Amino acid sequence: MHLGRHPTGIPETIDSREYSPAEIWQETVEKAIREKVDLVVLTGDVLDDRSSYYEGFGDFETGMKKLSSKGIPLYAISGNHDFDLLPELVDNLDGYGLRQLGTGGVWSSATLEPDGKPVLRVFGWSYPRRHVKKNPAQLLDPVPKDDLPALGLLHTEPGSKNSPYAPVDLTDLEKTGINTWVLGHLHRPELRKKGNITYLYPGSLQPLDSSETGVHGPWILTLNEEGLTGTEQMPLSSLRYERVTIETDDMDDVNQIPTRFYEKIEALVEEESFSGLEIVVATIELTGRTTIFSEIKEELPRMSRGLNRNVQGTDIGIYTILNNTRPPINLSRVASGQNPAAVLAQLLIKLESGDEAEIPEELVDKTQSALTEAYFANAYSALRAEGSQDRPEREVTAEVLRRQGWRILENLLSQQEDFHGQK
Ligand SMILES: [Mn+2]
Repeated sequence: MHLGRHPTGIPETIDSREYSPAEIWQETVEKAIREKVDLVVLTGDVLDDRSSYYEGFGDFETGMKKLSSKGIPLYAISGNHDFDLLPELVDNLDGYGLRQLGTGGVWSSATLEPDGKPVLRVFGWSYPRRHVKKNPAQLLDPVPKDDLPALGLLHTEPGSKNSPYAPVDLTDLEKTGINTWVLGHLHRPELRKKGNITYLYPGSLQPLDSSETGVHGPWILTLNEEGLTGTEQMPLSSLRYERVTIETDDMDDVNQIPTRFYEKIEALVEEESFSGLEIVVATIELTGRTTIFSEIKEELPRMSRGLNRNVQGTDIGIYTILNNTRPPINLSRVASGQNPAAVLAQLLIKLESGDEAEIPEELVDKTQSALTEAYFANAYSALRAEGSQDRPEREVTAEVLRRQGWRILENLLSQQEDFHGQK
């Protein structure tokens, strides 16, 4: 959750503290109460460090007390950031139903009994220190199947054996006998199911930097005697980071870039199914080969200022503009050399002329037999039966050659341009 941290990349005119995770924590608490959940779990890095402890404590306490007044308990594990702070937080909020699992790096469990009747067993493991190279899943004795469903809480970096953040992989989780996992450490939400195992990285309540794109917010899990039956994200975050790609191939005026950008942003704001979104911070990537290549380069330093705006009540801010455009290809100029690109350009000129007689017979024959072979391959028999794939004709062959030719030429020239530092 990183209470006390502020998101980065927010336009200078806006106070980034307005978008701190604390605000979303309060909304999460309200939501949990409205939805009458039986338990709230936090999977580590609730706090960042000592300074965020002082800044975030008040907000955390307010939410905690509200949950407590409604009889909703809160189970937490520590992560690499708050390995030493969570125990302190638990001590300071003694009596409010906040419970740490796996303190000191020793697995522990708690049984949830909302109305005096046991319904769920929760297992958790907490960081004993900032860096842990050991695989914590291997420290847990396999959990025997009993009449209650089990939920595991772990703060872990997935799939990288040498990580100092308690790395585990799916097989390790499978061996524990616990089928449902809520994990911490990754800020981008991720839900995965494989076989009997479901694991969820709920992600940060509020995104904190431009890499944490997409919708953020708390999740509600539904479990019955059999196990997990539902997962739903509550899109409460007021801030959203997005990466917007703009193709410039067909542009002849640099002013078309803002227009294209706002078409895309409007579509994104409209698709948002709730009203909580207040600001979108975009990373724009300009791509393609374009005749306005030089104008874009010239305008770039001024461009982002003109793009900060408000769309249907949502502020739009620009984090950065990545210019990956390239100059257009002048076929006859490229064709005038002796290198592979020139030979290919000469062929493309012939292909583009549409005059079949100009294309070398041998090349067409070779291409056509390769295409025919692919067409009759067993893998595509279903498509053939459906009639959805035509047997390659001579015109189709020419078109395939043309398309592939451009693709290869594009690659050859990009390598040359990179080599000459023209990017
Ligand atoms: Mn972490």
